[in-house]
Amino acid sequence: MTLALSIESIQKKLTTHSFGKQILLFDQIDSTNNEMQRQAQSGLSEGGVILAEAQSQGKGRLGRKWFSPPGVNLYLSVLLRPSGPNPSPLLSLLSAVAAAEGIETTTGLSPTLKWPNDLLVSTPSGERKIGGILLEFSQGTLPTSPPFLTVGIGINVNVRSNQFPSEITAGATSLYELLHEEVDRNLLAAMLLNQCEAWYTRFLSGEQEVIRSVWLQRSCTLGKKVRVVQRYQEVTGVAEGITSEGALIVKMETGENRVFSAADVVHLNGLE
Ligand code: BT5
Repeated sequence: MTLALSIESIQKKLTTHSFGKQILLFDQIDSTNNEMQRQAQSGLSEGGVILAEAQSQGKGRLGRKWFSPPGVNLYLSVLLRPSGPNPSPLLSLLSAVAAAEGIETTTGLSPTLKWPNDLLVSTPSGERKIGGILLEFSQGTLPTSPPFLTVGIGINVNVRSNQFPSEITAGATSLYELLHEEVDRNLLAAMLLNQCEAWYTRFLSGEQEVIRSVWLQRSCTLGKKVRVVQRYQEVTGVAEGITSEGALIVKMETGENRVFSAADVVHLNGLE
């Protein structure tokens, strides 16, 4: 039986100054990111967190759906208020690193990172997705509500693989399926927030290069043959690196390097 999420249990394990000091917990919400958009406008402070036991409209990038069954996983959004009009794409990589480290500290499992923001684990049947990150930048609508960034993190914790809808069964897994035991979601949420604040503080003090290199150490995209899919084009090449801003550098068959700041990536694993 999975323990319920509890603000008190999470906060007991926090070592942060601001992250997680304000947590709003819902039994069910449309999307923790949507709720953050509402709460941020009405004054939630940086590091504020929205958590839910279930999401009725959990979302991925580009309008995709995030499967969000009740009572078993983590659906969490953190509020950032970075300065300047355009938040750095490195914040997305930073969040993925923090989520992976949170999982590692809690369970000993080491997820790898697929550009731009998937958390994967390797299984005997190949790479499986265990979590994803969705960053959304919003311009405040009132003079009193400045722009803000919502960092949405979804992790498959105790969901059983036979609960997955058919369209994601082949590509997804959960911590429970890997460990064969239930994971304490409150501990995981706290560890993740601890890492998130630690890296965000380093980001603000100018340690972009460290964040880039920690992401690279966990990357399972670099060196792979990849298909890069954008709305109006698809190209194939080898993932060579990421820029200082976090964009993906791909070497084409022609030898030319191309840089992608937003796209979907398929790992081809030498199959094509
Ligand atoms: C993501 O999008 O991976 C970002 C997911 C972010 C979810 C969190 S939960 C808290 C916060 N509130 C929200 O409403 N969202 C955030 P993307 O890279 O577009 O991947 C979406 C694709 O992953 C889907 O099209 C499916 O193929 C697959 N997918 C959906 N649900 C999944 C799940 N639970 N586990 C693994 N894969 C899933």
